[in-house]
Amino acid sequence: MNEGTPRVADFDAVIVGAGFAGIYALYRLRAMGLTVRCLEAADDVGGTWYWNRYPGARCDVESMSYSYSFSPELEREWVWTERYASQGEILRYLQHVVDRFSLRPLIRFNTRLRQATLNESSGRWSLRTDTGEQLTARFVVMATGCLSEPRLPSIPGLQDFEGRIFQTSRWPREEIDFSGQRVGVIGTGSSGIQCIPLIAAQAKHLTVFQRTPNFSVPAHNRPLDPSARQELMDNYPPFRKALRESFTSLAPDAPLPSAMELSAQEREQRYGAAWKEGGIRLLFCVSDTIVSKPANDTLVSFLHERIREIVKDREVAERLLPKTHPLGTKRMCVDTDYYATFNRSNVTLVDLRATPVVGANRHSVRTRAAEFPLDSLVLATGFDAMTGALLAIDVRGRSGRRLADEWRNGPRTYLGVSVAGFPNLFMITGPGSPSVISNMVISIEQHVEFVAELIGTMRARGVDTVEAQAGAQEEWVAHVAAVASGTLFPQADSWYMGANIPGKPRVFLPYVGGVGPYRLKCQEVAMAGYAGFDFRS
Ligand code: NA7
Repeated sequence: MNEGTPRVADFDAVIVGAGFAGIYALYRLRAMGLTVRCLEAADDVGGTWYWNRYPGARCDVESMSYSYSFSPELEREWVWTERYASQGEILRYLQHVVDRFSLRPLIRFNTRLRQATLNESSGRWSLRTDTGEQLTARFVVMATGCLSEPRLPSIPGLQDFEGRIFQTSRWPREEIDFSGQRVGVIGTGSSGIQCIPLIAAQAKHLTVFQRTPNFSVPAHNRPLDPSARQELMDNYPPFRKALRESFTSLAPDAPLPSAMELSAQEREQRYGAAWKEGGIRLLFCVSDTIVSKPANDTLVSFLHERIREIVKDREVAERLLPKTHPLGTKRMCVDTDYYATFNRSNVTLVDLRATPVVGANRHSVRTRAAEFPLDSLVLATGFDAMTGALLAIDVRGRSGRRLADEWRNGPRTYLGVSVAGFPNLFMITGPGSPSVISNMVISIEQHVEFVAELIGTMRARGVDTVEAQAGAQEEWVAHVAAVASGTLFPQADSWYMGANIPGKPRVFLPYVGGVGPYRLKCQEVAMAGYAGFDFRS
C-alpha cells in the first residue's frame, strides 16, 4: 500500500446500528464464523434506548415480553424490576448483553455510515463513514431503527431563542432540573405524553403545545411481583413461543368477541376491565377495533368519557379529546398521570389547530393568539419513521441506482427484508414487515434469524449474492397495501402513513397482516428454497 492511501478494512458483514437489532445481528453473524463490524453513530450501544433518555421514557410493551429470547442463560440472569421497563433499565440490559457476549470490540462507535455503493463486478459493498473510514463488505445489514431519524418543527425565529432547547430524541445525559422555569413542550405523541407529567411536577409553569390530541391509557406501572416474575421466567420458552406465533406478538392469542356482538353494558365492562388493567391491551380487547369504524367508535366514546372524568376543566377536557383519527390508527400512548396533569394550576394547554405557532423570538414562542415567555423548550415532535434512517444513507445498488430514487413513491421491499437491485443488503424490521406494529424485539429476532439462515443457505449453495426478485417484491408491496386498506389505518395522518413528513409519499409503511402469519410466510419462503429471491454466482 502506498503511503497516504487510506486503508480499506474488509469484512464479511457490516452491520449498521447497535440497538436491539444490530446487537443480535452481530451476535448471530459472528457465531456463523463471519468477520463482522458494526458501525454505531452514538458513543455507546442502545439505539432508541440510548437516544431517547427524556424524563419518563419507558417502553409501552411489558418488560417480561420485551427482551431477547436467543439465550436461556441471559433470560435466567436478567431480572426486570418493573411492569414497564424504564429507558435506563433497558439501556443497562443492552449494555449487559453486549459485554456478556463480548461484542463491544466489534463495534465502531461515533461512526455514522454515509454511503454504501455496490461494486457489481466483485459483488461487494463499499462503505464510507462520516469519519472518513472506508470499508468493504459482502453483506450489509441495516439495523438502523424504525424511529431514529428525528423530525424537528420549522419555527421562524427559533434560532434566536435564548433559553435551552431540548429534543426528546436527543436528550442530554446530565440530569435536567426545570425547577423555577417556564417550560414549553411541543408535541403530544408518546414522548410528549411521557415527559409532560414529570416536567409539570418540576417546572414553575408548563405550556403544552398540542397539535393533535392522542389517545392514551394508564400504564399502571408497578414493581413486578417477585413470585409471578419467577413463574414467568421459569416458563419463558412456551411464553415466548406463544408470543412469536400470535397475531400481535404482545400477548398470546385469545378468542375475542366483536365489539358489535356485545351489548353496551358488556362493552363497558370489557373496556373498563382493560382500562383498569392498563396498557395497550385496551386496543386488543375486542376483535374488530382496527377494522370496523362502528366498533372503533365504541372504544373512542369510552376513552372520551375517561378523559372527561379525569380532567376537571370542561373546556380543557374537550380540547384533549382525540377526534381526528380512529383509536389505534396513530400509536396509542401509555402514560402515568398524563390527563391528570392538566388539573394542575401550573399547566396550560394550547390548541395549535385553533391557534398555530407563528414564530419564536429570544424569550418566547408565539401562536396566532398569544405570546408564551419560556425559559426552556422541549421538542417532542417525532421521527421520519421507517424510511428516514435508511434514506439518510446514500445507498447505490445495481447500475448505480439509488435507493432514494427506487423509493421515491414509497418503499418497495420483499418481506421488508430485501430490495430488488440491492443484493446482499438486508434490512432488519424494514418497511413492509410488522416492525412498529409488533413487539420489536420479537420481530428483530425473527428477521435476524431469517437473514442468518439465508446467508447460511448461500454458503451451502456456494453462491455470492442474493436479492429479491422484482416480481416477488411487487406482489409483496401490493399485499402489504391490500391488507392495510382493509383496516382503518389509512384514515389517520400518522407516521405509519408517512403523513408527518411534508412531501413523503402517503403509503402505509408496516405490515399489518399479523406477526404470527408473517413468520409463517417467511418460513414458507425459506422452505420453498427462498422463493422470490434470486441467487447468483
Ligand atoms: P410522534 O408520535 O410522531 O409525536 C410527535 C408529536 O409532535 C405529535 O403530537 C405531532 O403532532 C407533534 N408535532 C410534530 N410536528 C409538529 C409541529 N411542527 N408543530 C406542532 N406539533 C408538532 O413522536 P413521539 O416521539 O412522541 O413517539 C414516536 C414513537 O416512539 C411512539 O409512537 C412510540 O412508538 C415510541 P401531529 O400528531 O403530527 O399533529
